[in-house]
Amino acid sequence: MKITDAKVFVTSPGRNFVTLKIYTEDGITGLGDCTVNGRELSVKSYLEDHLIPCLIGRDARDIEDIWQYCYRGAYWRRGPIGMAAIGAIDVALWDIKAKSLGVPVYQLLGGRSREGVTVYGHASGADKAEAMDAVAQYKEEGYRAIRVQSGIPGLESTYGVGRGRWFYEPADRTLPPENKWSTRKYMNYVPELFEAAREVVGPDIELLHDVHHRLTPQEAAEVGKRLEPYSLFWLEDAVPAENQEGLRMIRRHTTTPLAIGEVFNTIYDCQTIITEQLIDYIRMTVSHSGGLTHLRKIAALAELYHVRTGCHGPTDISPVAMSACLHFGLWVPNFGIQEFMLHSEETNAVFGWEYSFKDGMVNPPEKPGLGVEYDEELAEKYPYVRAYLPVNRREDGGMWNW
Ligand code: EZ4
Ligand code: CO
Repeated sequence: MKITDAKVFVTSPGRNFVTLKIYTEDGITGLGDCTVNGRELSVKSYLEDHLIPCLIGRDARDIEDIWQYCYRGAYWRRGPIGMAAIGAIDVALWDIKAKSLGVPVYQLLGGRSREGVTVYGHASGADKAEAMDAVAQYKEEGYRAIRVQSGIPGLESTYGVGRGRWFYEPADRTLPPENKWSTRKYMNYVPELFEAAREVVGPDIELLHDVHHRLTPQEAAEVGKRLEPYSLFWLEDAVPAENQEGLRMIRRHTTTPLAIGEVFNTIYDCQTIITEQLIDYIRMTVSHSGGLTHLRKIAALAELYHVRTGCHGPTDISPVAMSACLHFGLWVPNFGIQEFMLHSEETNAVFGWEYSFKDGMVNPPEKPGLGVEYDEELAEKYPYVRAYLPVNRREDGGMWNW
């Protein structure tokens, strides 16, 4: 089953997406997502200028060999752009193989391990009252787990506060917007936010929170301790994790579960924090971590150390990668939870797919392959628009992590 062609599509139905389509000699095609929010065209170039010429003529069934060729065969390897490109190729090949065998992708991974993929929704608000309204609404929708983010008193803007109730996308079609950050104001506020949230949801619904890389290990240890009474499912990205050893300090001081890894792209980025049991959930996702072939190795390593999966799943994960995450989540033995955000109507029209939502669980389309169709004609109506994620400064103007 020779690969005859591969095309990269960039479209912006509400937000930008980069999609790879691989064509084979017998007419079966496969899709992969390689959207890197704010850096879309770099992935397109990496694929078109460097990887696609090496794919033509190869047997699409040789998924592992093609993965190794792209990864090991590159002298300059790892990094978010290259690994997203490899991930898209890999997922498209799993899609092709599953379609050729007439089964959904999860059947190739090892079959179903659970009834559905438990997801968490995103409740946010400009202030505590608004955030609590959103929490109540997610509870009513049947979500079993809810992430809570809120504006911080005294700060004009912060990470994670959506424009509408169901939709959050931080990239902006201008030059990078600037946010302001105060660790003091954040730390004064976050315990009362979760005291309120726990009251709204009661004891059985899981609560999650994303610090979005803004604390030092010492500060994160203090926040983790102060949140212990509200029994979070996880505290996410408490520190930037270029320094994996930094997690040791947090771990020594708090039992609040820790999740990290949405910006990681290879198994080496999480090796120390997994093998030293410094985290509870690994956030790496299919499209940013070398596809299903690499992510299942990461999950297998994590399983040895009591670490469970918690794949990143914001709107920058297109329905192609979200579907891949759902197939993965249906199978993976050490599943933890799946992040889930609703895409806009325009996005869902371009990426035709039908997933089901019931009792806080999502199931992928029960069709051969990933079960997603890309409407090329419709996509052309939404041309790419340059967009940037925000940057972040401390109150004195010094640059900080966004
Ligand atoms: O900021 O995907 O947990 N989710 C997140 C996301 C990220 C965006 C960046 O493109 O942290 O909202
Ligand atoms: Co996050």
